Amino acid sequence: MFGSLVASAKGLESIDERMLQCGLSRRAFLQFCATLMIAAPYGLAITDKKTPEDVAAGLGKVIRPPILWLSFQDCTGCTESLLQTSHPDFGDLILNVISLEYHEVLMAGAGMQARQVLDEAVTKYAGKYVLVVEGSIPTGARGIYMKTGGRTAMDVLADVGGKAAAIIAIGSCASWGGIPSADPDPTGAVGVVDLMPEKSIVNLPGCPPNPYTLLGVLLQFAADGTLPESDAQRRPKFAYDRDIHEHCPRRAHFDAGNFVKQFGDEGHREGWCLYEMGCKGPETHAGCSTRHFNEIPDVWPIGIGAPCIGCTEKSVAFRKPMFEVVQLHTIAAPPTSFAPIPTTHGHISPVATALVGLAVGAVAGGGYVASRKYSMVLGDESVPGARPPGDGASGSSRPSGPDNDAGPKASA
Ligand code: FSX
Ligand code: SF4
Ligand code: F3S
Repeated sequence: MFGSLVASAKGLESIDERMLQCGLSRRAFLQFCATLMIAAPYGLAITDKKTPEDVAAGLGKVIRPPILWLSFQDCTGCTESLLQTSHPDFGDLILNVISLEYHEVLMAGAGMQARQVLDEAVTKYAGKYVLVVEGSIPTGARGIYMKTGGRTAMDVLADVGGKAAAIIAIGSCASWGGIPSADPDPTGAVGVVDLMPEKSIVNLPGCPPNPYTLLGVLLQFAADGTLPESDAQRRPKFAYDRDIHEHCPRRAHFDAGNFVKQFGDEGHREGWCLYEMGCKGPETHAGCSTRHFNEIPDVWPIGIGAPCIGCTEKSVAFRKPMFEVVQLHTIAAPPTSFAPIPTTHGHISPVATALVGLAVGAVAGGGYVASRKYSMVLGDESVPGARPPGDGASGSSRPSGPDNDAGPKASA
């Protein structure tokens, strides 16, 4: 067990011991555990408990995992999302739950002093630490586009990653290149898994990802030495098995045919569906629709009126034009039993809702029919955005037709 392995390493204490030492309040820790339970309601042994008190009791015994954090080509958004949790003392709390041995952005030291700290930590915890990588790694021109302490990012990763017990690639950049890898990709940016596919690596894509996903993975590894079950892209299922569109609070408006046509229009102000503004929710797997950021309700892209750009999908964000309308892979026509949607223009009857929904389906035309075929392929587990074998349908296209240009749908 990882916990017992590091327990023998001098200087590492349990989370409970650390709490006591730092005078951190039990109440804050319980709140942290409750948030973790909400962020990871299943699929993690550490949150598979009835109450936050049970989670706290289990977590308290866990030896604080030594973490080394490397930053490559990134915007530091992943670090920010970890620190900007809504509670003023949550950043502190998180940093006391884990044992952050090295983090260039947060540490006071610089230059050779920082390099010394890194080398010492790598030696002291060799084979026991978890490496968190933020940002993509430039591989063009033999990696010359980024150097720290006289070494290229490729060399630093090979050294520090090679001695890690496990690696967590946080953010889309570290997972598969992210923004730096967008066309024309001048630096040859890649993700960690491209350079060391044989290592135990968990990808946590998102720009940035939810910080509690990171904490959940780290703490499970510290508790029993295992990593959560992952999908084909090495994303933990507990956080990435949801389809944004299926769990979106604006889904009723999609089904009713209430679409924002322009930022700032009446539909936008009313919180209508952002599909026609290029929302990639229908082909994006992430937990943001139900697990918002910074513990503040509605703090996530769609919640603040911005279309999802598909930042957790390798084939979507920074690959597809932001405002291009996606193909629908799910059945869009609503059942007739949906409750009426209140609008400023009155009410939409369930029958009208169904008709409008069908009209929307018709507007999507060939793309929609193809997408229905896609979703009907038995056992087809391929990534949204990819095409099933033998499907010759064309790529994403903005639906055209008279209905697409109509204003907000009114009542029947
Ligand atoms: Fe930024 Fe992280 Fe995006 Fe990348 O997040 S939030 S550009 S995923 O590496 O800092
Ligand atoms: Fe939500 Fe986007 Fe789906 Fe509309 S298209 S329901 S905004 S995920
Ligand atoms: Fe990213 Fe879309 Fe969520 S842009 S943060 S996956 S809503």
